[in-house]
Amino acid sequence: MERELALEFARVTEAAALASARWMGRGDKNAADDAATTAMRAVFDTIHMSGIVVIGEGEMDEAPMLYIGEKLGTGSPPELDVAVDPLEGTNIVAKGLTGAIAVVAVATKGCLLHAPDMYMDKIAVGTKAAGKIDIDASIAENVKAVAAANKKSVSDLTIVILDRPRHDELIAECRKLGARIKLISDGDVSPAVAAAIPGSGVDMMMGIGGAPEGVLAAAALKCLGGEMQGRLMPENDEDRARAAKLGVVDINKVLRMDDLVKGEDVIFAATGITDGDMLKGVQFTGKGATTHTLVMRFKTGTIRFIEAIHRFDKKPNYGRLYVPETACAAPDSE
Ligand code: VTB
Repeated sequence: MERELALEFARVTEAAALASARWMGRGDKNAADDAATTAMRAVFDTIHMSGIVVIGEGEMDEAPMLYIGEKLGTGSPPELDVAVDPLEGTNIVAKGLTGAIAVVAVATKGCLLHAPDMYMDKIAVGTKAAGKIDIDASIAENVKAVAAANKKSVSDLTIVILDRPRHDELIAECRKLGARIKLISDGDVSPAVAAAIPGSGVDMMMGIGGAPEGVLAAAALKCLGGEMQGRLMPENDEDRARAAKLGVVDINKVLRMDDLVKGEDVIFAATGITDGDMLKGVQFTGKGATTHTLVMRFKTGTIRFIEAIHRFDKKPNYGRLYVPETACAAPDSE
């Protein structure tokens, strides 16, 4: 992939974030998701590439856009696998909480795991603890290994866990060990990536969340030199059939970095929608908006945080197209 594509993918997540941020706190998660998806889809088609959605908004018959198998881009080379989550954290935006992002991961064709839409057990850590975790080991062993690698005591650690009854035991065990815990209502991609961002305050993300989200986070962790391990958690025969259809042979297999994201050519981009551990959310300034985006390429290891100022007088689509009807009259001066 040409390096210029990194900026193109940043534009894709910026557009999705700008669109869905209009829906913050409006209690309508589907509208927020539609806005993000529509905006993201529109920008993808301006990019010179031949992409195929491997992780998207659903199967072809359940999603009008960015469905699995959909072609993206102008159709010229390179041929790429595309994983998208135009709005990671629909409930977060609907309620105006923290940590929603718009996110994409792109790799050479055949390099991203075609993760079925089901649960995945995950552990994500940063660079120092990469190589030191083992999803088959006990919670205590993993927590202690991460503390040792990060040269901290367990009581200094911050572990992010989705606040769900299925994690009661995990939470109790981490508390018993003395670790600090940050329970989140939704959105486990952002804290998984944050574990590998110095200064984010996150040491580790653990627990069961979405498998597609696991692949997105793994792409970021690959660029950052962190690590994720996962295991699919089918709940019923339907899940098992869905996995088999996508070519998953051994559903119990531990998924390591090379299973989740292969190859040397990987680009990850995410833009904050609401404020989070690593990215600021969209702020509307009256005449435009500001966005905060993380964009990275594995090949060069460059990590860029891009603060962008968008002028709606020059880019009217960003300002108006995705605005909820009752949201805002245009400022007088426009
Ligand atoms: C998970 C998590 C996501 O939704 O998919 C979660 O990975 C759904 O879990 O980040 P529940 O079924 O327990 O609600 C997110 O939190 C947001 O899409």
